[in-house]
Amino acid sequence: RAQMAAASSTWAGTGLSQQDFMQRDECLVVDETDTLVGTSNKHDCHRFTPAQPRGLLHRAFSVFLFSPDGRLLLQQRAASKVTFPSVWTNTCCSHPLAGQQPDEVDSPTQIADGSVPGVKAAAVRKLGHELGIPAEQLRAASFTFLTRLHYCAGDTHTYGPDAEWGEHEVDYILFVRPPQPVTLAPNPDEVDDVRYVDRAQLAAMMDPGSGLRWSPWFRILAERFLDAWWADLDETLAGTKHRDYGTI
Ligand code: DMA
Ligand code: MN
Repeated sequence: RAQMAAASSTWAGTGLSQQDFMQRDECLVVDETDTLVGTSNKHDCHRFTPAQPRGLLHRAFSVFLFSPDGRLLLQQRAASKVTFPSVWTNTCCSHPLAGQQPDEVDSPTQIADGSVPGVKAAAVRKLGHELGIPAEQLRAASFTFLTRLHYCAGDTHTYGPDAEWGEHEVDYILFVRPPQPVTLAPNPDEVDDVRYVDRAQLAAMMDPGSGLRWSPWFRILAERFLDAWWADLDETLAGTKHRDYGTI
């Protein structure tokens, strides 16, 4: 374990631990209409305390990356993640941050027209950091922004009924299907496992009998929306179906 941590401490050239990211990542704090009201570090945003029992509502994204033949790439989060360790989930999740180059803060106009270049730039950054996918294989413009989900979930499985960590987010859903299979080099500080699945394989994995655990946001998306989005994958990616920038 110690050896692995040492070996991975410079992974992707960052040399940063989960604790470092908690302090350094400056998340975008928003209100229920997804209007930017300030910034706060990742630690404070995800801390559930009596004074802020639902943390701080902030902007996030969830990438669903598909293979050329339409299978979805899943990841199992690393056991060392502070929030929701070891659960299975969609390809990659994180937050657009303040102070990044290129800029990850989208304007109200860029949200209203659905272009969201800031969220897409953040997605390219984290697909590199978590999964080792080279940026050259991911054109930011090829991501399709579908809609936003507002949810809140304490990590009660890891931390008990009064969990001191959790998520409270406006989550931007991004779909992408790169034309060629992507190169994967998962970062062990972030990811324990990866797997491409078709719809039947995902259904089998999500069956309670599988014994696998899932992130709360992926559960919501899989139970309410994913089937329709995936069934119409060509149109979903083309933006001719299931796009809704107005509703959160
Ligand atoms: C946060 O994901 C975003 C969502 C949608 C849960 P994360 O905990 O994987 O973020 P990070 O990789 O930045 O720790
Ligand atoms: Mn978050």
